[in-house]
Amino acid sequence: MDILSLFMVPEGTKAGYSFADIPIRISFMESNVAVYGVPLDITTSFGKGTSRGPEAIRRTSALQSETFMLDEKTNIHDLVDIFDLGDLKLPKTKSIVKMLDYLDSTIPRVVASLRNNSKIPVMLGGEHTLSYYQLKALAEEEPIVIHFDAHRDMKPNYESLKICHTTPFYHLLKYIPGENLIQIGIRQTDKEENETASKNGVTTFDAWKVHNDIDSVARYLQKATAGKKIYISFDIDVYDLPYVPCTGTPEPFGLDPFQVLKLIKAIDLSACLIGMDMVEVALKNDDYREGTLATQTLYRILSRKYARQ
Ligand SMILES: [Mn+2]
Repeated sequence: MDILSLFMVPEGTKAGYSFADIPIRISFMESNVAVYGVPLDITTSFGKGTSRGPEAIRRTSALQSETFMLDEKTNIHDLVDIFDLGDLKLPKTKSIVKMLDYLDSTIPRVVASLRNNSKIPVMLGGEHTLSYYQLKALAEEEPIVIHFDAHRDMKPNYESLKICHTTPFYHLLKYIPGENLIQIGIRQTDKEENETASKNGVTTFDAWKVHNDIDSVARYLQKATAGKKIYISFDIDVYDLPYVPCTGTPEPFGLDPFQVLKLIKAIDLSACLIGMDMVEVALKNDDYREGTLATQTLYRILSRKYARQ
């Protein structure tokens, strides 16, 4: 595989382990899910620490969490064949422009190669900026995009940057029709982002809607995804503030793990996952709460039938 040289093998990263580490490794060709990390933390404006997201996820998945899921009565490895490519090697530059140029030329190439080999790309962030590059590369497959987040991330630019952690979904509207975008758990947005969302026909279930009427959100999700290709962009800060002590921009009034689980399970089983990202996960002060929450969320998504088609 020509793309493998772009990555540092998982055992060589700070984590020292691969995602959902298993004693018997499968080969890249045998896998159907390809995990890769991008420890990017260059445009974040407030709290730092998301460059350690892949480390937090790999360490908790390898050392803390069982791969057996009690609620599913099954082991994640009996359902999906996961291969961990490792972390994308990033250029040693302080220039945001140079870094983003590198990502723009590299991530779409990685994604195209994975899709040509019938893999589901699962990106571990790193800041939300990264979703832009992966999702842009998957746009021609016309997925329904399910975006879990406290924030819309739909500003045209921010602090003179066009592509950064608060803007990916504004720029993705060039590639993904607004009618195919569903934002869930939103509780921070400005007036312009709100107008952009409604003008483009984006479906929004804000955090209050999820709290007050989760059943109707679940019904909508099932209908909207039946028989469709789907992409999931999961910002860990969709969870309520106490669950995410390390992420850069935590917000109150968030979702709890059971609510997220209900929505993950509401996605119709006839859907087909073509990619996902788990972003804005961070690690500070040896606090692995976020890492384990991200791991368990990934396991619950990847164990659904829509991740096996
Ligand atoms: Mn967010």
